[in-house]
Amino acid sequence: MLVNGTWTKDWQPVQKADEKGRFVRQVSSFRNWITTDGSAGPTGEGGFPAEAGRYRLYVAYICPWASRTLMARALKGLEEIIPVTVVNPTMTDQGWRFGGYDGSDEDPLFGSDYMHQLYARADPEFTGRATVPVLWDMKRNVMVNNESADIVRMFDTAFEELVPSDLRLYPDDLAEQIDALNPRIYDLLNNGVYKAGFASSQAAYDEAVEGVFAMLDELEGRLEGDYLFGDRLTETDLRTFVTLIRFDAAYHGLFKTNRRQIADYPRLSAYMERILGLPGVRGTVNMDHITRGYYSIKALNPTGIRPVGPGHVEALLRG
Ligand SMILES: N[C@@H](CCC(=O)N[C@@H](CS)C(=O)NCC(=O)O)C(=O)O
Repeated sequence: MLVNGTWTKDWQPVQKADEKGRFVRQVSSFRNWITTDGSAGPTGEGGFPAEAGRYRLYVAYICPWASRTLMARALKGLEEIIPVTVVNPTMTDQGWRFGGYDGSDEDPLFGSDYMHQLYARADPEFTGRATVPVLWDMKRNVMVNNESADIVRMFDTAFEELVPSDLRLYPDDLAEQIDALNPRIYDLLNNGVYKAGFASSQAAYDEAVEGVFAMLDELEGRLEGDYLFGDRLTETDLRTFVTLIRFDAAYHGLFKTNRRQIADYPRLSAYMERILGLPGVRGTVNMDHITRGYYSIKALNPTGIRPVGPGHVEALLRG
């Protein structure tokens, strides 16, 4: 991680653990918002008006949080006006690295070797982990935001005048319900699989796995329409999809969330396939990066050997 803008010691997957060995994820620290007119958003400072070609999104295809911003960008038709840079899927001793792998990019702005250099540029005193996604303002050369939940919401509304869209991922009339369901899905499922994978005690693992499957069972029971809130796709579906699509190929084996696979849940499987079929979504799922990336986490898989399958996921992605 970075300490006062300087990289300190080799990258470790466990960010922080509590006294019971539970994995704790770092809180994001750049929280400005792009808005239609540049006024300040719910957090941070103003001065980031929506403009075509001004902002760049840095992502890793392996990362579910980065992937939800990629999905929002695709579904809202923002691909032409918000360029993307993809890091190398293999985690290094200095965290995310640029280039050197099929489908990953060099840093086109500063030629950085590692993501942490971008953070040090944004804040020479930055202390913390250099995470993706990052939304960068190429005009002012500052980091706008590194919290995917915020980025998805600004993509939903800020560019409305430049690229009108009928899709609303966070509609006013569902806001309350979305805000109630999101944190539960985050805690038990999105971050729950990581809590299982990076648990440092049996009790922490057991607790996390219970949560993962309780949430999958709940979602399977809840899915009567096409999406979690009936016939309208919302940001909650994006948050759910990114975990489901990684589940059988990565979490089930590497993170030991192996009581069942998504393939064992008929409704969740159909739901995942339905979302995968939406315009632009398939292009946000790079299974080669996903499996390469997860199975390169040395603390969990010292040999770096990547398993072959699973066949049903490969078949699904072939379409
Ligand atoms: N709160 C962040 C979390 C992002 C996050 O944890 N990203 C992980 C990859 S999935 C990361 O970049 N980790 C790098 C590290 O831990 O050094 C968000 O939702 O945007």
